[in-house]
Amino acid sequence: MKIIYAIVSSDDGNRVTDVLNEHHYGVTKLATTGGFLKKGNATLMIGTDEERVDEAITLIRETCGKRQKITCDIPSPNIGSISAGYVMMPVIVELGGATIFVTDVERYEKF
Ligand code: 2BA
Repeated sequence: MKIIYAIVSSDDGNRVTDVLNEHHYGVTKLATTGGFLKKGNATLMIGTDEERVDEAITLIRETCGKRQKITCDIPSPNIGSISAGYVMMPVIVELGGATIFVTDVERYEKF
């Protein structure tokens, strides 16, 4: 048996948990914080048979893989004393991604 630890963005945590549950994986979702950015993220603990590890990682990649989104909410700067107002400028931001560790489970019991 293996344990997969998958650290994903908080936004992706619920969606990927649902997808994994639909494929009959047991998942525990922990609310965690990245040590560098000190921002909330989600860590999924997934215990599964070795043969199912690759499928789980594929599902996580399909649901949480890095993707780009165009957003339009950066205001333009002031020009001299005249405010240029808020001009919607499209900006591409990167979302998602996952950091995954797979470890052996020495002993597994369920009561
Ligand atoms: P990622 O490398 O994609 O890491 C995303 C989150 O995954 C991390 O959040 C952390 O919670 C977890 N993580 C990544 N590698 C890990 C590991 N080896 N062991 C345990 N947990 C791990 P943050 O720590 O807040 O980092 C957010 C992003 O900041 C990272 O994205 C990376 O792009 C950057 N980063 C992290 N540490 C850095 C450093 N020392 N110098 C420069 N950039 C760093």
